Amino acid sequence: MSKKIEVCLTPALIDLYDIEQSIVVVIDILRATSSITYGIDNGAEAIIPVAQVEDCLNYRDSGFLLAAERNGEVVAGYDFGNSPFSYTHEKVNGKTVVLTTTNGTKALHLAQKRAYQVVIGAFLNLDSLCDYLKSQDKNVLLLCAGWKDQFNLEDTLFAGAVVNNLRQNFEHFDDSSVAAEDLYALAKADLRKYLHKSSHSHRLAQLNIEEDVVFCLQLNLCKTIPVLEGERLV
Ligand code: 3SL
Repeated sequence: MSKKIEVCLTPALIDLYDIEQSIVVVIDILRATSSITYGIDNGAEAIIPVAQVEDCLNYRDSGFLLAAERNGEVVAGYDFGNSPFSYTHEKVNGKTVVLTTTNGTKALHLAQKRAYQVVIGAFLNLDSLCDYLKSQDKNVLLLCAGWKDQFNLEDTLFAGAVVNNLRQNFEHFDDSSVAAEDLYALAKADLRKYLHKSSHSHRLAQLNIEEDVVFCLQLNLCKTIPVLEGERLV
C-alpha cells in the first residue's frame, strides 16, 4: 500500500478527512497529550478522557483519580489538572485517571467517532510513535488539538517533526504536512525559543508554569504510545 500522511490543523476541520481506515494521532503538546503519555509511561492503569467537567462526576464513587483543567487551571474540587508533574510514578502508578481538558480530550472524542485507531503523540514519545506508524500498513492523520478550534504553533511543530521522521516511509503528503514540516525545520534548533512566540506559551507563563512547557518539549523521555481502547487510553 502506498501510504498517505495528512495534518488536520484544528479539530474544526476534522470532518473534511476520511479517517475510517486511518490511524489518528491526537496532539496537544501543551499539555494534555504530553501528560497522558507521561502518565501511561509511569504505570497509570488507564486514562479515561471525558469531554465535560461534569462527566468526571460519573466516576465519583469509582476510586479513580479525577483530573480537570479549564483554561490552563485546575478546576476547583478535582484531584489535579493537566500538569505533567501530576502524572509521576508516585502519583499514578496502578491508578486510573479520569481526565477532561480544554482542547485535548475534545479532539480525542472527535477522532474516536470515526478513526480506525486513535493514538497519542507528544515530543516525549516521538521516536516510539514514529516507529509504530512506520510499522503499520495504514494512512495517518495527525490531529492538532489547537486552542478552542484555532490553529496553534506547538501542535503544528510536533506534527512537522513526525512528518519529517516519516518522510522516507510514506508516499503522499498533503499541503498541511509540508507546511508543518517546514515550520519544524525553522524551529527545531531551539523549540523553546521559537515557542516564545506562541499564544499558549504566554497563557501558561501567566499561570507560572514555565517548567511544564520545558518538560513537554523533551524528546523521547517515554517509550509508551497510549492507545484508545473503548473509552480508555492504555
Ligand atoms: O486544552 C488542553 O487540552 C490543555 O492541554 C490546555 S492546558 O495546557 O492545560 O492549558
